[in-house]
Amino acid sequence: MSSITNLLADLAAGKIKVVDLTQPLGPATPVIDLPPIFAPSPGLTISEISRYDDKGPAWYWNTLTLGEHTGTHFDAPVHWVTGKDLPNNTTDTLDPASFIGPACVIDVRAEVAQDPDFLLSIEGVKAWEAQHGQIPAGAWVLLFTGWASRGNDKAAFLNADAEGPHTPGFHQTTSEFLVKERDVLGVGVETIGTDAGQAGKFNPPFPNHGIMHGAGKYGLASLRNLDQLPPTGALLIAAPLKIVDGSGSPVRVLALAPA
Ligand code: 23J
Ligand code: MN
Repeated sequence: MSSITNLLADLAAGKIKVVDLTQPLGPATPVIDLPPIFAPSPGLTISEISRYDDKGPAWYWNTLTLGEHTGTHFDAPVHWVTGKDLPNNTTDTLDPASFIGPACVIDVRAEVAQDPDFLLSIEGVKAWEAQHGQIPAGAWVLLFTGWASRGNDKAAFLNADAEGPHTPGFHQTTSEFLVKERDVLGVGVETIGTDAGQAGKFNPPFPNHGIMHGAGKYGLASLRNLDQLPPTGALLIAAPLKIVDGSGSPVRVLALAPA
């Protein structure tokens, strides 16, 4: 039997589970709150085209208006100025083979419970690797912060005060390590963006975006259900919409994991 035949048999037998890592996408879905000097990204608005009525007697459909980076979404390399001149850096030109890859899930819930501004260090990655093995090239590194448990409370999810948002992320040296030493596919987070909440004040600002996308790596934001994944051994499917010249897109992120 081919591995695909085996996979399908295991799925049918319930030996492999499909985990949905996606937030519901609706008008209440939180979007990033950038400083007011920058243009805001709109959340989602839905307007009805027809619903079995005069406008369409047998059909229901809607018009969506939304930013590319709304809800559970994919960041393509062109999203950041550091990645703007890379080949095949837009949602319509990315290699589709890269939409499927292994996931390494780094549990930092305890650290984040102590400090919402927690930044994962290289030492933190190496401590995880000592337990679970080295992060393979082409892997998604998922930062399991527990932040998704705040998902139904917008204020708690954004966690902003006068200093701006307080949400966890990666130390700049860690983003560099993951790119240069581990050649990851990208990083995924439960928070609103792949940079920490305070990262707009870092030098350079938003270093994870700059480093990842400058190296052709991807981002996933606003993930859920990471508690249902093993630290290693899950396969992630994250295929952005094929938006022409798109910088990213809402995405349905699925993981296959041993049941
Ligand atoms: C633009 C500027 C800063 C950030 C972001 C976008 C995102 O998080 C995003 O959705 O890519 S931090
Ligand atoms: Mn984004």
